[in-house]
Amino acid sequence: MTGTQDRYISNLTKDTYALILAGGKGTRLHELTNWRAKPAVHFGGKFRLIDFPLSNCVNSGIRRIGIATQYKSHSLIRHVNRSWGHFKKELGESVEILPASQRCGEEWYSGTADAVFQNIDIIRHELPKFVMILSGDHVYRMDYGPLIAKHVETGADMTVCCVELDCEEAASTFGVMSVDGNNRVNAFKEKPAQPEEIPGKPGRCLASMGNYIFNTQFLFEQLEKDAQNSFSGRDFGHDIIPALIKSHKVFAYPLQDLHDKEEPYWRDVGTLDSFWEANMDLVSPSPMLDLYDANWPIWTYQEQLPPAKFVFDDDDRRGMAVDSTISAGCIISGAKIKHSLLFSNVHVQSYSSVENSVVLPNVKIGRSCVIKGAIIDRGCEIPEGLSIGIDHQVDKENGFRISSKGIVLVTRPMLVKLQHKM
Ligand code: ADQ
Ligand code: ADP
Repeated sequence: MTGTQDRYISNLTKDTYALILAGGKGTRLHELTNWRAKPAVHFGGKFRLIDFPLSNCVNSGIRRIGIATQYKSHSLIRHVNRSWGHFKKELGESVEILPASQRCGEEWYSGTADAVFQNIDIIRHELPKFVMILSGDHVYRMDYGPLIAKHVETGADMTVCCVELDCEEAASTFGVMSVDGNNRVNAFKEKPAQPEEIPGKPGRCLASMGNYIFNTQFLFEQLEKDAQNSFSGRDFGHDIIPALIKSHKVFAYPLQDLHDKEEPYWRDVGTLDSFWEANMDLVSPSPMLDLYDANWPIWTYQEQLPPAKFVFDDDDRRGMAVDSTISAGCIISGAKIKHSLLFSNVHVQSYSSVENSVVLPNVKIGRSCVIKGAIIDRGCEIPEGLSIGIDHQVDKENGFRISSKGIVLVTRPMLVKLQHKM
């Protein structure tokens, strides 16, 4: 890219305000989102999902960011304040939390479009040329600069980011669009049971990533119009986009890999199985998602922790991990960890083994436990001798959740209940 192009794009990103939608429920993650919003769900050893859109903004040069929160927002707000609170208003940077607070009438945010509508005055105050609406709960790396440049170049009123998926994966889950030869959207259906295939690519469709860019004034006009419509569900996917494609220029922008790999990485870790799979992918020798790329760092709150430690126990049993990712603050004492991802501060005691599992921060695994194919939620204390993921009938009796692909989810309240039964 030339210096002039660079400057052109950096002027566009400077003129953009990003609003990250982080208020949704994430019901398909079951107990993992009982007490935290989906964007606050832990990911990849030390991150939370919201770190991905936030890092993409910062790495792309977008430094004015709002985060609309609603559902179970305590740990999300705590995390954002700790990790992103250093932005300096004097330098034109800000990361601001915008909780649902009945600013326009008596309703909480009733849908994604309403979450933006209720913050129009805050965005207006920033005087951006463009507003970027981002989903707060997807894992991907994306340079938003070329997207905004394309939005300007095509003269679009709105641009929707999209990704190519298998129809089966997208069915009833994502918004699906079809486009003409110039990527102008000519049809859009929110979560269709039978997605429209891409011509010439059987079984594949163009799914919306839930990320949109608008010219500011145009966005405000559309939201104000939508707010007058008592039949609207106040949602971008259901209401705004299908109405706009008929009368305005809506373009699709396909996600591109930062290093021009053929298939860009994008995951909606919306189910326990996809959450487990995306985390486990990071353990593989060459993960599809490169978290080690210093040119596109994923920023997060860095707790001050000592390094991970592997020790012989009193009986001279070796504490070891193979084919695994182990985060700071972990202590593996006389236990075996195989093909697993351990977040920060996980302690595993003698005679225990952990295999094919994702263990969230601050978990203590007592002596002689056997854990296989599991997700262990933050702060769990697994009592001595407990087996998880060995016999699903026993797991069910113990009150654990089994996913459709057989991954066992264990949370603190489940363990408290189990202890009362014992
Ligand atoms: P969904 O993911 O089903 O579909 P939704 O549940 O509305 O859409 O969530 C989108 C984002 O908005 C999430 O980050 C969520 O946390 C947030 N959100 C939801 N309700 C909110 C509210 N009331 N207040 C604040 N934030 C809220 C959307 C699109 C599809 C697209 C998928 C991609 O509608 O077309 O394919 O995203 O995942
Ligand atoms: P995270 O792992 O996202 O940091 P926390 O463990 O801090 O999540 O929980 C998020 C919020 O939910 C906190 O306000 C916490 O006090 C509350 N919380 C978590 N588990 C329970 C529970 N079982 N009962 C009541 N409140 C809970």
